[in-house]
Amino acid sequence: MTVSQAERIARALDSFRIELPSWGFSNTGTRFGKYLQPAAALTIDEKFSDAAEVHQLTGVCPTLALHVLWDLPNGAADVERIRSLAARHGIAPGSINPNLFEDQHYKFGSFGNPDSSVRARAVGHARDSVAIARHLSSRDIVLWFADGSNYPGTANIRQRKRWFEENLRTLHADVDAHQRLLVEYKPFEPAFYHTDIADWGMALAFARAAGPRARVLVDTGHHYQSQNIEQIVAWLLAEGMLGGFHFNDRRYADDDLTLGSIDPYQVFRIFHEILFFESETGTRADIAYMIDQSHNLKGKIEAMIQTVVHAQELYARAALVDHNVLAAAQARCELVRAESVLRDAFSTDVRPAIAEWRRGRGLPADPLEAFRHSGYLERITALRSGRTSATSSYA
Ligand code: LRH
Ligand code: MN
Repeated sequence: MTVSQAERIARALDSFRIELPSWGFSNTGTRFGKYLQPAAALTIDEKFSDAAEVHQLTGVCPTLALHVLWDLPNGAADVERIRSLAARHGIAPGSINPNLFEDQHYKFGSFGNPDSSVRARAVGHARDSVAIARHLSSRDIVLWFADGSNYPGTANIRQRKRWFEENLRTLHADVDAHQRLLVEYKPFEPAFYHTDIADWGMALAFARAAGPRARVLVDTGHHYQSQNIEQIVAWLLAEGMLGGFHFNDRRYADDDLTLGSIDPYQVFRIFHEILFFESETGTRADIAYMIDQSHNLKGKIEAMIQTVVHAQELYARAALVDHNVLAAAQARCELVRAESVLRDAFSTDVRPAIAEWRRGRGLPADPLEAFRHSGYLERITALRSGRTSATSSYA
């Protein structure tokens, strides 16, 4: 590892921040059930506490994504409580996620529901979420819609598209100059015939239709098997419409497994496209890096620390790509040289340099080991055991 490589890694890590999902600390499962963990967070206080533990050990997770129904069940009335928890735990409220899928009214959709009173209800909840974000000084409102249909002929796809554009424009009118709407796409689940925002192109069209404060959010688990995700990222960067990521990994569908656990080279290629764009344009891409995972079997805090550490490693490796050498090889169609520039960076063991970077900032060289010796898990297990956890809702 040359000095300049260590410096490049340090510079990259100094600016890399990743947001934790509150729901990653609570009991989650699949349609086949939930395996409850005694130390799982049930209350928003516990979710902030666990996030603070991860931030204290890694130094790079200063914000917590909140899901409105799960974390602010009383809506705006919970804002003061969240603010005091954020102050107490030293973790700022992050992106705000309206919930437009659990309420029984949304059986046939929310923004795309044929029933105008249900559409109004959905827009109302989304507008409340924008207001909550303002009160919490949160910048991003993440819009994921479960809307779609299960059988051919049962939905007017073009009519629903018009309702979405109308409602997104209405919502965008509430968004102030400091806020953004991040439109998240997903090809299927829970709808299994059509999904109203099924891919990046539809999300891009809707973000543009909504207004200038809207961008596209890429959830890495929301792609068909053979889709080239980093090409989508490159396109959205070139269009100036990439707002953020929900990182996780998958073997089959939206498995929400831990980042890089199945295909670390995929995450590296995504980070590479971003850093290549930034060095080429001399600009910093305005991207919210966030985690969206459900830790159904792994210890939740351990899995979260593992995810952050792995994200740092893959980001640091991508920072080792020499863009000038790469650009020259690309221009001369020197395929093997160009590919090797990426492979060499990906194959570099950056862990000693990252451990050094952590030591230099008073952080434990190995956050996972530090967590295992911190006694935090034992403390919360003793505190939280013996409680019954709701097995109904997702998180
Ligand atoms: C949908 C999704 C969305 C969240 C939910 C927890 O699959 O990715 O981002 O609201 O997971
Ligand atoms: Mn997501």
